[in-house]
Amino acid sequence: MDKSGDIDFEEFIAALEAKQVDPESEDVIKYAFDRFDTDGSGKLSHAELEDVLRHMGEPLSAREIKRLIEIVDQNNDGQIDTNEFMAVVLDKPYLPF
Ligand SMILES: [Ca+2]
Ligand SMILES: [Ca+2]
Repeated sequence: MDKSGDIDFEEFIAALEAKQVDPESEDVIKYAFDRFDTDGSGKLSHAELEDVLRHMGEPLSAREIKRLIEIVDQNNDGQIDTNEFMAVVLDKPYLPF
């Protein structure tokens, strides 16, 4: 994180690429999750994921996002919660980052 106390997407990607499961990376990931969760529901919906991926320069089609959610979604509620997000980010075989 920079001095602004905020993170931008580049910092988030950098944290991902570092592949470090240290507490600092987890904080960054949780912070990013909160930021991606624009309606504050605690879960990332299809629309929120679409937004995130577009910001990251990885725009996916609605079908690809649906497929991505199916892969990541462990409890089959159709949304990505913090645990599911962490699992993917820390061990990210499916995301095109
Ligand atoms: Ca949400
Ligand atoms: Ca889920």
